[in-house]
Amino acid sequence: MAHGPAKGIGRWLYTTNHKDIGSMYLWFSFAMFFLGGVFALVIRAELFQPGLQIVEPNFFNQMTTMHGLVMVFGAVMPAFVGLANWMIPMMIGAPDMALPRMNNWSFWILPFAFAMMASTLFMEGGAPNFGWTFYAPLSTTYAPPSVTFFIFAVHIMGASSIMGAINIVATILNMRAPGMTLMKMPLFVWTWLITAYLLIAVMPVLAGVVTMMLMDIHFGTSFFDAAGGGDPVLFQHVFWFFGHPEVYIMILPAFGVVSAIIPTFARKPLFGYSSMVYATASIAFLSFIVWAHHMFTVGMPLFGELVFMYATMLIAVPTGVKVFNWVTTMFKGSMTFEAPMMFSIAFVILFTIGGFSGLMLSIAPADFQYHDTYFVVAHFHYVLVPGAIFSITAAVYYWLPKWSGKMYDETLAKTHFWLAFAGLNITFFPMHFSGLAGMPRRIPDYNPLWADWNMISSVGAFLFGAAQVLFLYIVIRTIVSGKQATDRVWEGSHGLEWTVPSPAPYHTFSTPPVIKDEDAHG
Ligand code: HEM
Ligand SMILES: [Cu+2]
Repeated sequence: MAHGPAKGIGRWLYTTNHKDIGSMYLWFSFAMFFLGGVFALVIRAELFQPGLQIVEPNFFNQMTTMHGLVMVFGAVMPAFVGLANWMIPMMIGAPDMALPRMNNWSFWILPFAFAMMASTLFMEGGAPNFGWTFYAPLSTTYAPPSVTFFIFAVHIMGASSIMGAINIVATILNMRAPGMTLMKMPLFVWTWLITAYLLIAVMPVLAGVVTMMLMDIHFGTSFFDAAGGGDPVLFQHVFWFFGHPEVYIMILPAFGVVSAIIPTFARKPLFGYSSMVYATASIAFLSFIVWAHHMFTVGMPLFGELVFMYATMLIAVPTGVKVFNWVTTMFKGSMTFEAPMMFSIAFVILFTIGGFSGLMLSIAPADFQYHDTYFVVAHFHYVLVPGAIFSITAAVYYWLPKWSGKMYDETLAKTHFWLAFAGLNITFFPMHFSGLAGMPRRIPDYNPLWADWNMISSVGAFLFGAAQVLFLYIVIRTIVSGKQATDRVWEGSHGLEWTVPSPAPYHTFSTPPVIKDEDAHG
């Protein structure tokens, strides 16, 4: 009954296998991570010194825009979708995703979207240069002609995300093995179920806002143009109603990843499983009612400022529950510090720093000082780099032996960790200071007052970039010449994925396993 993969390129083009599709998502994301990283290094090279040395201001703006778009939609989101494809069926005892043909389509439209978006760099007028938040009228009245291609690309990415999310919901709700009740699912599956609902809810909002832009540019409407009766502030409301939940789309699956890794290397069950589920759901709910904290300085009524300020601060409560539970899981555990655990512990510590600067920003009157400065850049990089990127890295080290059947080199992986850890902090911690000293974000040149902190940030960024080249080398080396991995790779690991051989066979669970109580929670 079970048959192997097709041969040649056809295997990858026509595949409906969740493992193949998961691998393609992960490799695509890795490629985009490097592309977005190159853009970031162009930015940091220009900002190494005050004055203009390397790029024109307009090109600099294209770099900040493309960096953000590629990292969010090309690196972080596809990486989590890749992890979902690989792990969710294996964690719930399903043979594959529920909608395998759609799965193929969700992946394959992505390279086209990003090829189109990258090609705008070579178009007349250049690539989008209005920031990843593409505020109108910068992105409409004053935009380069390539904005139409950008809009098309965003539509395709959105379609991909919605299809992926529907597939994940359908899989989790319909294909669990007998005995796997919702409250026995591993937390990674739970966080992805909730994330999928966020995606289904907000991707149409993103599609809507870019469609309104398209109408304003080409069809004579004026949604965002005051001269025709529209309002640019409307753009910001619609954008952030998508945009804030979007930042949680990039962090909830990360919560799931570290909730799998920390118990393994602490050799204790996750503390407070059900409170983790409820905290995740509360964060997801709250993420819908705080969007205007990105707009404190836009001129909202005082009552609005207060509502959004208090609602935003509430998110710290369920987030605190999660951090408490991770720390308590480690407390008195028999911990060991393999690479996945190192990245996960760094996640907990550094993500908490990002959460605190978020709380500072949520104080509306204080935000008037921080808004649009490097303090905001420091905040969101502390949540996104140790949050999303470190958790993805941890997940790769944790599951690579299961995927490839080979063990990675622990010494090299630890070297990667320390380089990345140092690089990230050297890059982003000084941004708190340049931001508090008033340095605005998205500027190609700056007052020499901020020169020292910028020089340090740029050095850190190149260090971080070098660390990721090492990561690529480690992954390739593992696949090519790693030692054979055992089935239950980690002594403390639980859950169905560790009951199948390493590498995981092309088809798993053609007969569903029966879940006993002691297998609960992964
Ligand atoms: C306790 C949790 C958090 C709070 C209270 C918080 C609060 C805030 C506030 C008030 C701003 C607006 C600052 C300004 O523009 O002046 C902001 C910006 C931002 N936050 Fe957070 N945040 C939290 C967690 C997160 C997480 C988990 C992520 C992503 C994984 C994230 C990503 C971002 C991004 C990307 C921006 C900047 C958007 C832009 O203007 O380009 N935040 N945050
Ligand atoms: Cu927000």
